[in-house]
Amino acid sequence: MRGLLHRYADRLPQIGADSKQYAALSLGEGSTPLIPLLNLPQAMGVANINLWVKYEGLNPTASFKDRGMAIAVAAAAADNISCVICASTGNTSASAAAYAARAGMACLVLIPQGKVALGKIAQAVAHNAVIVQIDGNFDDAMRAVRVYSDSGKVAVVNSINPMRLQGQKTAAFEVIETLGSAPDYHALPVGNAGNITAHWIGYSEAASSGTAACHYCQGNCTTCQPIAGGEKRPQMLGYQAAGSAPFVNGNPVANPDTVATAIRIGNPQSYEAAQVVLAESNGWISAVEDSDILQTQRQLAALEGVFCEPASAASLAGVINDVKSGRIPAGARVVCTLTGHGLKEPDLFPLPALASTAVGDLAAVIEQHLNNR
Ligand code: AN7
Repeated sequence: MRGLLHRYADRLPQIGADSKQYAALSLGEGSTPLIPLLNLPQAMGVANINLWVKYEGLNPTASFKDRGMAIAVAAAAADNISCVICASTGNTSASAAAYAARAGMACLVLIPQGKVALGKIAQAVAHNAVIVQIDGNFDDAMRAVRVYSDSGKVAVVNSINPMRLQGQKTAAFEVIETLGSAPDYHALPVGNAGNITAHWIGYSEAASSGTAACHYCQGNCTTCQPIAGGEKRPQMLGYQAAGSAPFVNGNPVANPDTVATAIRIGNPQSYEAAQVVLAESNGWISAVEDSDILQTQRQLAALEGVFCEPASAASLAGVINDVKSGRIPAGARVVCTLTGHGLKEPDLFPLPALASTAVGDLAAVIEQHLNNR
């Protein structure tokens, strides 16, 4: 198994005296597929661009958070810290709980009451986290947790911890490795804006080093040659849910509301950093309606076999809007990050009413289906 500290030791901060020692805490994060879309672009009216999805739902705890958590928890272990804490809309808590369990640490998570997807809570419970449900939203929880960021006793593993962004920047390395160069646009859902910032760090490092050598092989395998990287960096695009869009409003949102609970965040922790990303990359952040988010999630699952959670679909939904409006030009190469897995929230896909069929009638059902196609 090769996690991020194995593959990218030379491009990540050194952890303790010997990063390799802490690489053992990996759960195999990263190396997620970059899937070219085959059917959805035509069906949703954007066949004039080249579209890939980076399926971060295939990380160990089924979200991109694992990239950052692997490094943040390893760094905490090297500092002899025995407890990690975080505020979370769900995925951070699931990831922190898993990596803390692996490292033999305690994990304390603060979650907003009633607004976290069931699967994410199940993960925190399974990994034995101490769960504190607060009568407030993510921003309230974050304010409470921030107090401990310099305590030295516990490690705050939200994305205000710089190790988180260091781990998450590796997704940009992988995109370059797979495509052979940076795409024209890279789109992500935005909550705290940690991930869009991390990707920009990754693309920028790859560009300034002039290469993005293949680190699956440490540069010495026979099938995988180092590839020329990026003089080029992508334009970074962020998408927020319309009811939770502080970047679009230009102000914090006091009561953020969206079906995409993962990005129900009104006071982004990386607000200033993201402004720099937008300015340097000539990018933008726009809003998408909940109805577009849900429709895109369903279409992606039904037409491509790729199941992501609602927040993740915001990147693709936003890109579709911007291609249709002409803001993203025809012929563009666009990567959308799908940040988390659809199985986190199975209640969005309840079993429809089914008529029971006698086993003997199966042939008739198949026949009818084939006729209907
Ligand atoms: C699926 O778990 O903030 O813009 O506490 O779970 O880096 O915040 C989750 C964020 C996008 C937004 N998609 O990323 C948390 C949390 C999914 C997410 C985001 C989150 P950032």
